[in-house]
Amino acid sequence: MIRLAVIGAGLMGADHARIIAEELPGAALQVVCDRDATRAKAVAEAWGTEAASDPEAVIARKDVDAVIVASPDFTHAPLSMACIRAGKKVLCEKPLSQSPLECRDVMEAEESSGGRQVMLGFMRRFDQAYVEMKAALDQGRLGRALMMHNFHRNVATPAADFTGAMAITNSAPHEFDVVRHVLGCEYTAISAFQPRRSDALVAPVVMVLETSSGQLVNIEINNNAAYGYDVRAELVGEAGSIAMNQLAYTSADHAMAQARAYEADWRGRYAEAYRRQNRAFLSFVATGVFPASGSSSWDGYAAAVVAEAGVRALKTGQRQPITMIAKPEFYK
Ligand code: ISE
Repeated sequence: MIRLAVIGAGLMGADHARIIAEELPGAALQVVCDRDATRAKAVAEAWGTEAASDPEAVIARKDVDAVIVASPDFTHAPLSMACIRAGKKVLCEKPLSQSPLECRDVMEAEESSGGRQVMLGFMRRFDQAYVEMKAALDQGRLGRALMMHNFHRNVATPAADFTGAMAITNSAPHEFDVVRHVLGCEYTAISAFQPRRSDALVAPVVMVLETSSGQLVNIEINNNAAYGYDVRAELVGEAGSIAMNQLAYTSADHAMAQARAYEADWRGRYAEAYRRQNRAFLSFVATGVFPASGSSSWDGYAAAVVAEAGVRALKTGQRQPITMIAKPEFYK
């Protein structure tokens, strides 16, 4: 039995705790930790386990084999470093850090530890729609890739002070990561635009990215879409195209209309992807072999570099080049 600690008892920490307790054979939810002891207790009690409030102490515990970090974004890199120091594998929620430099610190610490320790929670890589898109491209069924269109819509922002820059640093990294995973390329430039809303809410951000193989990728992030959680994607190749279907188990017929329900957020839409991702993490812990579709610290670095350039593009209204360090041997 692999004993897991969940750090962070917010929306995602609670969901990871539930996945471990209900859907992860071979894993035990050893402890739930949150700086807010009441929150930790509520989630721990729901699954009959222990609560704690000091993350560093939890990471150091002898009865904790591996860690899932789902605390606020700014704690991701420091807590991943603490896991590396303790020699414990960590599944860290995205983003690894908003700072490419801090991502490089994690990469360096990981490399000097002598083996892979960090897997990132870019769960979309495990979603069947993206898996099929990647397979269609890799098997040559689409010909050469030309473009990938992406929509990412949330019902509402998590906080009233959410900004366009945060759409790029908090929401868009999912697309930054999964598109470069599907296309197997890196980005070379990014442009960002925003239409004007009639109210004070944050308007959508529309980005156009260019890749090292001359493809174009467009991404709409709309954090105030109002009607539901809606993610769409279409990969267009020279010989064909492949699009994600809208997922819904039922459609209701009523009053001369047909309707399908949307999920309220990502936890429902990506339930299966989270399950697969967490199972892949468990096998990483058990075998030491990094999962083929897993997202690494290097991928976290790549997402941070793109997001940083994206924020600059939005602020300046100018297309920004994207420059990354050479990929270290360790991550190849
Ligand atoms: C959130 O942090 C996520 O990761 C969700 O998948 C995304 O849809 C949302 O916009 C983010 O704020």
